[in-house]
Amino acid sequence: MTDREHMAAALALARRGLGNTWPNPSVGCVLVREGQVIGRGWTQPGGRPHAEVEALARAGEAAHGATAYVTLEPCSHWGRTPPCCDALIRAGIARVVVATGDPDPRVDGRGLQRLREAGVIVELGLLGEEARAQNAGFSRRITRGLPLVTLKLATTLDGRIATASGESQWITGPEARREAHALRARHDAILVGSGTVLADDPELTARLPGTARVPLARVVADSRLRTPLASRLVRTAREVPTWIATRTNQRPGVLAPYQEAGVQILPIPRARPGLDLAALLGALAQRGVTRVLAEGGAGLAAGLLRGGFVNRLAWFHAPGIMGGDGLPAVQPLPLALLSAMPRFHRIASRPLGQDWLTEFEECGRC
Ligand code: AOF
Ligand code: ZN
Repeated sequence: MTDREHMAAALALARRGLGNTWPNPSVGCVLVREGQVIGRGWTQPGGRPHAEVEALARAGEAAHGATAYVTLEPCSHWGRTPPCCDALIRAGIARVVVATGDPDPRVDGRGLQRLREAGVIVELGLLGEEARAQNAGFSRRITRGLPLVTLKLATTLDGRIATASGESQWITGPEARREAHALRARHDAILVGSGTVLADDPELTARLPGTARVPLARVVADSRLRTPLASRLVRTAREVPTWIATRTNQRPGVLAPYQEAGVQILPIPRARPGLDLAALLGALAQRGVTRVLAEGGAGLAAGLLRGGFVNRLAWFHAPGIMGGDGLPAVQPLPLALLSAMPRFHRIASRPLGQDWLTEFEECGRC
């Protein structure tokens, strides 16, 4: 197998941890000696132990003289655990192939430097673009204090999310809905507007059978505190982290019943309409969130697009047409000129039963 194939395997390992390691990145590590894979590891739930330590533990003595393929620069700082660099050096790793650097100011090149100083051969950049896309949430949080935002919508072909009477369950079929749960599981937090809570009383969990996961934080943007105390979200706030972002200077008496139910309140300055979304996203990043899945409704979608906060789109299309009286997925932006339209480029597209999921990324240069 080639270096590239081993790094691709490390990226696949890291992908397993997406949504499960925040505030840390999800990293993958493959150890290879004389063509044999002798250890594999990925960042564990909650962000520790790190990937390299996991892989080294599996390889044991065999790590001596091996090559390590790591999706992110091995750390050089003393956190709650010793630096991965030191662990690699101590295990006698001869060569470290790294996909991309770690922007964390505690590391930021020092990991590579330390390995080189110890006589380890270090190569940087293999599948770097793929690794940067995978770590985009972590990097944005570190460098800009904002999480990566993916806007997920499920619409008819003509972009509608409900009939005029408000019927919306279900527009997409079971395969698409299952995928929507898998998508949630790869995120740290889900964000919805209070209108969605009022209309659907959603649970907003990732209902997937499987292994232990770090719970997904559920966030409601609710400037006027309309979320009912009897909603599923509030009633399950003790089991799943539930955060309500509401305007600052709410009367404390209004907040108390939510807090008593286990809801955490995020006070955010008002904007018209709604809340200051930059401040809201900043507050999420401050709490460690690196990847947010925004699921609507139409007001929140418009606000996020208007502010230029949408980094990725996950758009489920169902092969139905509702017509112009159906509720649109996105409220007026409004647009004066076509040139001001938020544009994206397609990165993946696949059928799910009768539906279709298309993933887009913001246009950096287009
Ligand atoms: C690695 N391998 O698997 C991960 C790394 O709080 P700590 O001590 O766990 O350190 C967190 C930082 O470590 C995080 O900000 C990032 O720089 C790095 N994450 N590094 O070598 C890993 N998850
Ligand atoms: Zn580390």
